[in-house]
Amino acid sequence: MKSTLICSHPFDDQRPGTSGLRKKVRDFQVPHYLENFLQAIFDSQSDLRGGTLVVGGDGRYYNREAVQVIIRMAAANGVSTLIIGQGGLLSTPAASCIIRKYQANGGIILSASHNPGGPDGDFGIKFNTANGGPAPEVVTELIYACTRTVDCYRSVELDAIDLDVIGEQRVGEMLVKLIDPVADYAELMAKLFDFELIRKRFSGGDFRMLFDAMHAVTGPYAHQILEQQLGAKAGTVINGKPKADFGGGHPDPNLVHAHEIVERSSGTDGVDFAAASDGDGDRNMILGRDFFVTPSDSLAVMAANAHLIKGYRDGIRGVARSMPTSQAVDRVAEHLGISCYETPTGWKFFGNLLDDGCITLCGEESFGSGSDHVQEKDGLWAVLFWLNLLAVRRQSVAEIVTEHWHTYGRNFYTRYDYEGIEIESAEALIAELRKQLPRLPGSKLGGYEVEYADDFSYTDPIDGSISERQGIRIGFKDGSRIVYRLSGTGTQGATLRVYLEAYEADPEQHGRETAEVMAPLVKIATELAEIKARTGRSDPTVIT
Ligand code: VG1
Ligand code: CO
Repeated sequence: MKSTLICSHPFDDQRPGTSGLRKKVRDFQVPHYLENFLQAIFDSQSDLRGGTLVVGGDGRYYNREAVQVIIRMAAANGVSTLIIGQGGLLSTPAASCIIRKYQANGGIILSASHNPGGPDGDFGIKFNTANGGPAPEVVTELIYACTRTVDCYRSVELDAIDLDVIGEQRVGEMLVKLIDPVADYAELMAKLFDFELIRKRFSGGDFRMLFDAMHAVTGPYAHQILEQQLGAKAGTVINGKPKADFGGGHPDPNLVHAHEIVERSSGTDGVDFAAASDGDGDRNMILGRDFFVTPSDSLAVMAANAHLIKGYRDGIRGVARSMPTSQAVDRVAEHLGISCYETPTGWKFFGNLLDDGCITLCGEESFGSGSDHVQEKDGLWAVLFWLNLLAVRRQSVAEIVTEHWHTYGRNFYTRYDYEGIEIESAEALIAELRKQLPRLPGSKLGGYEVEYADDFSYTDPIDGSISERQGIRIGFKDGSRIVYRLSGTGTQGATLRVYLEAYEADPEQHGRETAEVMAPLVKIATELAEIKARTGRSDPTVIT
């Protein structure tokens, strides 16, 4: 099979963001755009020549076409074995699991996660390294550097491969293995959780659950694990068939976009437990009857209860959270006498801590949690963790969380997103805040006294790499915080995220409404950053 060199020209907008390169589908369809980025991966990752590469995506529009391009280019770039999920599908955590299990040299995940799909939607491409995790910044910067000079790429001529038939075939010298996307992942989950106990909980008849796959990749995983293996009744998984346009929806598991399970878990007839995952299966939302568990609380509850779960019976070594995530887990870590690390936003920053055994659990406020079982956040894993916990403690979700608050206090939490604002105004807003930082400590904002104000900088404790300008933090004497940062996953304009946290030790106050508790901080945050004047928005697009 002959490899040909095709001429192109470098694109200057291929720097990966928080989680890979995300653009409009239309941008990826520009001739040579996808190919150039792929060539930059092959050029910068020399291990792939003669090595094993894993490929799969979340099933969104352009997934199948992109897999075919990868097959042709992998063959031309000397990849020895290409492992592909059947149908071109692999959830992000399953891809991580497979890279690790088969000791691949890396993986390419086709996804724009929770961003909408379809011809007018978004597409994305992430590269994961041999540890199964998202490429760290040194690697993404190297890939980016290559994209600035790539002016030709290698490919072979080949008819499209049938992605739906499991089995092996040769493409020139390269072995292509089409595998069941679910099996290896399901096997790993069965090792971590007490499937027998969960099965009993479901067969008892007094426990009902719903899982919303949001027409995205977790459908096949949830059908197999929850309904087939754990015996949840048929219909437990809703929107379980991956669709190229996610049914026209936003595959983002929050109270706004996963509203169906919010409704079906409310009232006396509501189910006991409900959960949802995102486009690529790495996020999760956890609900009890009439009860929403914030992702920050979910992480803290998991850390406090890990010893009750089969795979974590021996305890956890340490925990980590992204900087904007609430400090609820810090309190648990302190109680357990283990380390708690604060990292910049994005899973790649947990990689070294996980690899080095510093931490067992980690999470982000953006509906992401995970452990050292893979190197990605893992939506279904979190759901199974909660299911296992509910089966062990035989309490409701609300009881477990309120007891947790009783012990540790409650970190009220909310996030305001202002989407699609002008890039210049967003950058000016952050720049202006940065200027104000030196004068803030010691001053009073509303009734709150500022303890510290900085632009978060992180030094990786393992490799010493430094990541600066990771978000503006304003911490108050009473433990409350305001954090501002700009999203690194959007494809249109800028998204300003404002994260707010308030700590309340008094159990009498734990039942208050989040919106009411946060109102004074919201006022301070919006005024300090002059959000209305600078962005023209009086209200956020989404509140989570
Ligand atoms: C967002 C979240 C971040 C998460 C990232 C990828 O990034 O805030 O916590 O790691 O998405 O998640 P940003 O830069 O837009 O705030 V996913 O599920 O898109 O792979
Ligand atoms: Co995701």
